[in-house]
Amino acid sequence: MKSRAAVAMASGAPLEIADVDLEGPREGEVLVEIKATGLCHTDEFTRSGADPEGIFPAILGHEGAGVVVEVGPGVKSLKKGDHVIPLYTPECRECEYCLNPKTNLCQAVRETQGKGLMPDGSSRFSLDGKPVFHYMGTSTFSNYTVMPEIAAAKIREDAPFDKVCYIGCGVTTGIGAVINTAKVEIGSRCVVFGLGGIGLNVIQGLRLAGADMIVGVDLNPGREEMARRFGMTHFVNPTEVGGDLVPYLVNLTKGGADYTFDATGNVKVMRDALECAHKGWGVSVIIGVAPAGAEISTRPFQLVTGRTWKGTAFGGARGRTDVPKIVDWYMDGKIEIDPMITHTMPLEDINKGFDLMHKGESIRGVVLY
Ligand code: NAD
Ligand code: AHE
Ligand code: ZN
Repeated sequence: MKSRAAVAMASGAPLEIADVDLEGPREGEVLVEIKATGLCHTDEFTRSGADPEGIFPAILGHEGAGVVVEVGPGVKSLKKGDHVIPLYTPECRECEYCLNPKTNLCQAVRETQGKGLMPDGSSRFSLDGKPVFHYMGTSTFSNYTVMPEIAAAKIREDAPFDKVCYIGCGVTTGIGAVINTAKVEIGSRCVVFGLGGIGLNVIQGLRLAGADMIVGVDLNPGREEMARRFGMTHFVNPTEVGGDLVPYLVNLTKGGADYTFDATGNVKVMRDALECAHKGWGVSVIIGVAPAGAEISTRPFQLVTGRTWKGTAFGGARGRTDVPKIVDWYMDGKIEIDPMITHTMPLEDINKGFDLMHKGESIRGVVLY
């Protein structure tokens, strides 16, 4: 079949709209009609050429929601008509990782997924007879896409696609970083670096967890209003701090934060996030994805004196189990999504969506098919 898609033809190039060829689902796979997809900074990271795993031509996109239109042989847990959210972190419930409660990093299809291929080692997409790579096993910048059955979370049918697509990455990553990875306790003092599509969800996760102090740090003053709306108690613009940021934040949090989060992808910020965590017990969680070649550093003394450096992928969530619950939280009004979706657009305008991200004007842009 043909599918309208935005194709990343080469590293750094704008996405090109094309009618690609898509083969039907093979053993253990499902064909999904994507109804909406968010634009996450990670898509831009890969498009730009900063991703060491980036391969081209590829169909990016990993924050979608849609409907199963066909299932391949052997598929048991999904059927035609099911509403789903694609999962870049699948959940096979059988691998060594799925069986270990300490991680959500199912490895069942990770090797082929990282090579832009389906688990049998081939791509379902092509253009002018040449293969086009999948991305993160999801490729939601195509109106129709194929993914492994274990990489689709079945969700309730009354959930609006144009909002819950964001649960496919940003919402789950931010809230999950607080609840699953940091396990923040009531009364905690916390600092969140980067108040974009992920950081704002960390903020709402901290409010849910009952944090007392929620400090937001961003270079963009335009982020303050939205972050306060989601629970931020103090805003810090590093350009307005006269002097070093770390001692300023340590002082503000009365000795250091119990939990800090990086949602910028900047390794200098990651260091600041670690170093403003409280001596003896502070935990700093890296969410941001850093460019190829970037490395983190700090004095080992920072860890010797009791700080912990952690990281999180997809907020530590087990997608097929946790994503339907997060959809329920949204439908029950426990979490908010709508105000963070600041822009919607047709697929044809997807590059404008990334321009808005670069200019700091959008929180989440969502493509509606
Ligand atoms: P975004 O562009 O919406 O937000 C980034 C925010 O960081 C912006 O508000 C920007 O002004 C701010 N910022 C940039 N540099 C800063 C600095 N030096 N100091 C303070 N603030 C700064 O991006 P996003 O979609 O929220 O993604 C954030 C990061 O999280 C990206 O690196 C993305 O790739 C990563 N990410 C990781 C996961 C995961 O599972 N670990 C999931 C989703 C996104
Ligand atoms: N390919 C990159 C790393 C990209 C990365 O860290 N991806 C996150 C999800 S970001 C979603 O917006 C992730 O889940 N990582 C775990 C994994 O197995 O990919 C690189 O640096 O090589
Ligand atoms: Zn993402």
